[in-house]
Amino acid sequence: MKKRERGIHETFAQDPERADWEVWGRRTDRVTRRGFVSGLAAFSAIVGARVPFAHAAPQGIIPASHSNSDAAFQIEGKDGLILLNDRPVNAETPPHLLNDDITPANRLFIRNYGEPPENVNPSTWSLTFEGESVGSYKTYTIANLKQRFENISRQLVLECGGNGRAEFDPPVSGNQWSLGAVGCPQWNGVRLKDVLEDVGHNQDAVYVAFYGADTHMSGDSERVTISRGVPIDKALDDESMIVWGMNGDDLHPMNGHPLRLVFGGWPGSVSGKWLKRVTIRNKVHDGPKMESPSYRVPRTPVAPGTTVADEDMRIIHAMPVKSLITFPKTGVQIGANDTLKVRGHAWAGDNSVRSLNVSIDFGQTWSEANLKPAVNRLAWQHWDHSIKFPTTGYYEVWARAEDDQGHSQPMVLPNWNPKGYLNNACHRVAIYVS
Ligand SMILES: Nc1nc2c(c(=O)[nH]1)N[C@H]1C(S)=C(S)[C@@H](COP(=O)(O)O)O[C@H]1N2
Ligand SMILES: [Mo]
Repeated sequence: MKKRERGIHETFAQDPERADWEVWGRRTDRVTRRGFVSGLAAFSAIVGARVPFAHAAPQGIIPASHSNSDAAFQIEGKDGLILLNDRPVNAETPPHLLNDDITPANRLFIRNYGEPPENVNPSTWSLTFEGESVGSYKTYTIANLKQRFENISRQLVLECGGNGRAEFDPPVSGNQWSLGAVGCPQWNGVRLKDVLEDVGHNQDAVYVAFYGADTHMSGDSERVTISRGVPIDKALDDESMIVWGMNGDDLHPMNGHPLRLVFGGWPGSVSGKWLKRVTIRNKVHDGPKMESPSYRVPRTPVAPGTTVADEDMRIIHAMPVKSLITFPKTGVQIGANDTLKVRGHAWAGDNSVRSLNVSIDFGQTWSEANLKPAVNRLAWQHWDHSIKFPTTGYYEVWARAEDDQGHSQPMVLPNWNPKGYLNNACHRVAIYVS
């Protein structure tokens, strides 16, 4: 990684939790995401074109033409990501750079709580299984894992629980992710289940958790950055993996090299990176970032800005149904007679996506896109749709997925919650027809 002369968060380094919000809160392009556009004339003036369906635009909506930012930064092996925080590194991918069916390593977001380990040697790396409910304590090298268990490759969606946080109002602290803390690479490794079978576990096992080799920003080597886990059922899922590779290559150093967990469809925070230890617990795991309000939401909906008591919060399990428009990039110009081919991906936590609909009139009418089945369970699904616009002017293409349980995406913002998780609002892109 190219070290910057001064971290953009130099001033806030004492309090990493607040840092990213303080800085982003001052950026006008982010503030605009939450501001208000009132009146049709204002809408037109902001987007710089006539808005044929302006009468149908939800009041106060921020034009999609103005809700993205693209500041550049450099990390070796990453390309086009937007930096939210450089100490620790947190970076997301703009939606149009997530167009590949299989997310390449250089386009996968980074969400770090601490500093990744340095001078990693994959041939001496070890992974230990322990905990009060473990059958027998066992340690494996990566070579052991490769030799002893069936090697599998699966495309699994990895999405940060806080993806979309930037849109919540009132704002909440934490990385101000917009849309790109998500990806679906093909992961190469073994089933966690197969290894759990080899170590064995007692009847009372309820949770499986991780510890990684990254170091806390405080510099205290004893202090754990994050140690989360999943209920044993999710750990025993056929698609829950211990991986050493991504798309046939070693993991990127920022994405957990040389070994990590991947739990497709769950908040990314359970997919432990730089994996050193797995603990089988006889109770809900109690590592850092398991406690409220981390990765928890209110049990029942609350009014925006409400303070919620710990006992009224529940741990997030699977992520909700969501989709992205990955082509075209927001803000493109097309000709009046052009047919626009739109495409993207859709995913739904532990479920699959049943349909994807597209609207060009702010949700008054919808038409069904072509939606492909997933290459394997818990991979995202690709969709595409051809659009002819009725007149010239400013349009927004909105995409809305529905899962096989009948849940669909909210059109604007879902329930506000104290940490800004689970924003699965429809993605929209701006199109100028002239
Ligand atoms: N050891 C360790 N594992 C971790 C994290 C971390 O900071 N340290 N971040 C978690 C979070 S919050 C997310 S969203 C994912 C991000 O994975 P990525 O950086 O490979 O995209 O890793 C998870 N695993
Ligand atoms: Mo995350």
